[in-house]
Amino acid sequence: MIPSFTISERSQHYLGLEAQYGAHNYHPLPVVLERGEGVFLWDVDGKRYYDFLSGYSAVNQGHCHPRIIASLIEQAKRLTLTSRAFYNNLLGEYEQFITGYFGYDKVLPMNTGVEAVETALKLCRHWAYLVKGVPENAAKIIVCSNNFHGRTLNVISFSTDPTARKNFGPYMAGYEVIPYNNLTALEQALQDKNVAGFLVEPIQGEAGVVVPDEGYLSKAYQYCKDANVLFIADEIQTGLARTGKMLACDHENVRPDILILGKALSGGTLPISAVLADDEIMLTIKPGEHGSTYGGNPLACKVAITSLQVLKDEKMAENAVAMGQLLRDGITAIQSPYLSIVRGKGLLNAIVIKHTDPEAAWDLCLTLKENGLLAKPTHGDKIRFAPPLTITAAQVNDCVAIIQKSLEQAFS
Ligand code: IF1
Repeated sequence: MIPSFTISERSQHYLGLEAQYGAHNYHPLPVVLERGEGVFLWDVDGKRYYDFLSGYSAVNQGHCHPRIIASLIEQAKRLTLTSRAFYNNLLGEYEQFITGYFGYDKVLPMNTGVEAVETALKLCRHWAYLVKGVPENAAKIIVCSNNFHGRTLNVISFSTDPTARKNFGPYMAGYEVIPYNNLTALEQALQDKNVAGFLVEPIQGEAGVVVPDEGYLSKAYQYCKDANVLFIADEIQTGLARTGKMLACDHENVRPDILILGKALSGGTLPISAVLADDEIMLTIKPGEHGSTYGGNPLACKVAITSLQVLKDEKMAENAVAMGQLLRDGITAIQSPYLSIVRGKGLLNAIVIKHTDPEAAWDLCLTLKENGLLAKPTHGDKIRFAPPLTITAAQVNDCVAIIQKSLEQAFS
């Protein structure tokens, strides 16, 4: 049973406004935040919390990172948007920076993650017809069950989550769903000569931080190479140092044919996403065939350069390895009968709750909140633990103590 807690009058005011005037497309934890700095968030009553969600890995660099905010403010005073009808003095520099950073010929800048996923899928289809020679409108793209790639009608067309799909039909054709982490299924699907691409999350985030077997990504990449199929990595959540390498694909030395980035590309300040590929793929799209009002805007370019620079300067991938191990070891040492699994890579982790009450994970999150740590369940019994990559050992140990105390309180 969770300890009884009250929602302050001030918080209740904000919850009421959202209930009255906002779409009800979320069910947030009942906490109203008004300030963030590093690994910490403060609510409207001044209570401090550890952020163990990091904006779903958009705040890898920590809330309001001073260098990122300084870039944002400096550029915001100069020029924020030109549209792509004209050139500007930052887009080319950003394109040179990010393609050099990840080792690709070119980048196509977008805004949200799903826009980048849609862009990658359009590039893959264009490549299929113009380079591979797949008959027009016959291209197929393989995806995995329990995927999460965004919420547009095309992307939910290949979701296997009924909540994401139901009553949004009719659905886009041209996708084949295979089980994740199953090379036999991939090998089978690749027999079809009209397959153009394989879209995969190196670790499935929304599914509850599902880490595939060692070798899955590298073998899947090789199978795609052998079948002349593009390996498309959605690193929107796993990328940018979150799993202990700059990209989750780096753990297996896989270089995706199309790399999709988002979220922490802006350090949590504004929507910035990107698709990287080499010329054979990227140059299949001609002027007028794809675009976006804000894609590649100078404000985003400036912020993205700083956000990427900070990851390297502050060795955030290395810290994610060390702090992730400390966190998993600390949670495992709790030996709670309600903790069935602790899993993850770097600082992308999740626990799976073992309890008869279907609301157990939610109740634990409410108790964690009372004890100063914010996390949220995903798919019922899993809770994602993904703090900013700037977290220190002392803070990890503090959070493990909060998790232990909360498990005892919530389920005693
Ligand atoms: C929500 C989930 C996480 C993503 C991957 C593309 C996108 C996402 C691997 C689309 C976005 C966000 C969306 C947000 C919650 C969060 C989420 F729970 F939805 F699934 F992180 F796991 N590829 N994930 O994780 O990027 O268009 O949102 O910028 O929709 O509730 P976006």
